[in-house]
Amino acid sequence: MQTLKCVPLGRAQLQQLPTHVSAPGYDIDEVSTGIVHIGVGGFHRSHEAMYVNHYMAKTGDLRWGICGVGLRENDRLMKSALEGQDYLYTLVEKHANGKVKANVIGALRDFLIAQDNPALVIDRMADEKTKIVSLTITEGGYNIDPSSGNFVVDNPDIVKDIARPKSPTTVFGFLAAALKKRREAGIKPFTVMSCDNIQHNGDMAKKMLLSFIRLSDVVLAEWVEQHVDFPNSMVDRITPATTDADRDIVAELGLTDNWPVVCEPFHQWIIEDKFSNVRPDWASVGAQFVTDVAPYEKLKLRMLNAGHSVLGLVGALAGFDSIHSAMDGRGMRELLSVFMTKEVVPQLDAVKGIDVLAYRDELLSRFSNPFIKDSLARICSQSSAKIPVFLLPTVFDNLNNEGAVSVAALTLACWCYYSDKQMSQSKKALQIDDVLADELHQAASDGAADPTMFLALKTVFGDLAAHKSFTEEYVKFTQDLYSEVPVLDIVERLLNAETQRTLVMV
Ligand code: CS2
Repeated sequence: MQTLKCVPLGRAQLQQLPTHVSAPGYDIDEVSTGIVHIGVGGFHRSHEAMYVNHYMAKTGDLRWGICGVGLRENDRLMKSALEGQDYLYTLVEKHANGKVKANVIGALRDFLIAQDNPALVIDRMADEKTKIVSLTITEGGYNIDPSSGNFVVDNPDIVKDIARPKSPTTVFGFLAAALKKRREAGIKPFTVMSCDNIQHNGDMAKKMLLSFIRLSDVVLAEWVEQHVDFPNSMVDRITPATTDADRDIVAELGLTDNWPVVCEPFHQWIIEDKFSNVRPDWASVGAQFVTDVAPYEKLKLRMLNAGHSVLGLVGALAGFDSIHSAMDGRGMRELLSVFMTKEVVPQLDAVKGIDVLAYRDELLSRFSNPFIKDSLARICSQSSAKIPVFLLPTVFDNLNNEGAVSVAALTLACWCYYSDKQMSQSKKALQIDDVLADELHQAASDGAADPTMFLALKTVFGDLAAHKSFTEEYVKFTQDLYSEVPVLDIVERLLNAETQRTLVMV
């Protein structure tokens, strides 16, 4: 639906943007690079880069431009879409009433593909002007062995990076090489700031990086341990994958943008105030600096992210495509509410200033925004890295405290069916987009005869299969699914049982 009046996004157009599109609010040519960011996807562009943009606009402190770094071959797509438009892009907030707010973000000032010139990436990170290296490398990017929680030393990419430290390929190789350069040149280290959805994301980044460096350089490891900070953080903003329909929304506003970002209006960033070098005062644009992020992280991962997985896996089997349509499914909103109220909330720690039930209700309404169109395919992708972080900690806490696990058991039963059949119950194809796709499929097919075989995948589920109070419910749900009882009927039964239980307790 491209209109004739469309102007192409780029620095030349910033003075004459269409009426409903806001400009960055500062001169992008005056910006210098203070942040190197690894993993420029939609989320980084809707979250950290937005905070950086608004901070520079508000304060005029222009030292915080971002140099994006792509480690994967796939990142070329983003680079080539953005380089012709001076790395500018449109951030489109979609409100629940159908209104959109569009803002051109100028924070991203460069984009390097690591494999084209690893030395340049190392130099950029080692440059004194770089104060922060931030990461969105996904839950699966930390190279953790889930059964031990330790760094996987025999990962072939890691072995390669240890052997060839000057031309690394992994995030750990690049961080180590750049920190080594800074140490040798007597330059203060940057802060390593993880923005991934992992509990204790900063501590995790630190533990993994130190394990990597210790394999070859104990002196550097000691220096990093003493001088580099890795703040923990809770990051939040629902950012679906950009579609052509989103490009059309921007075109209707009068702008041609190769790769805009769409997101919900809500955003939250809670950061542990522990930086080894100077940092922007993001509090001036809505972020919160605190001394302990753990309760906020736990709240968000277990309520929002696990809530997404429940909707994603149960909803996919019921044939829904998106989060908001899954929310509208028979009993689904109640299912999610029961999950949060009965399974998650009892295991949370008190969070200062947050009413968890109000937080739950806000999530229910964020998930219901029909304009976000967040696909269940995105939510279900890489579940093998997400479920152990988002859902299983709640399950194990409940198993230790005789808490409820029914919704979690149904979710994992749905995941087993999904991984085995790769179809919804109405025979709509479902793809397993996961690094463990083959293992999941194999374990789940074995599960057709014995559903606990799926849970025996220890790298994902740990010793969950040994917990009878979990497997009993899980096996029952799985058998119902394999007998083709419609999943929404199973949901209804679960909710009825839940109502009975509540009545008995009253
Ligand atoms: C989602 C997250 O990946 C997922 O499964 O739950 O991407 C979620 O949308 C963000 O963490 C929201 O902040």
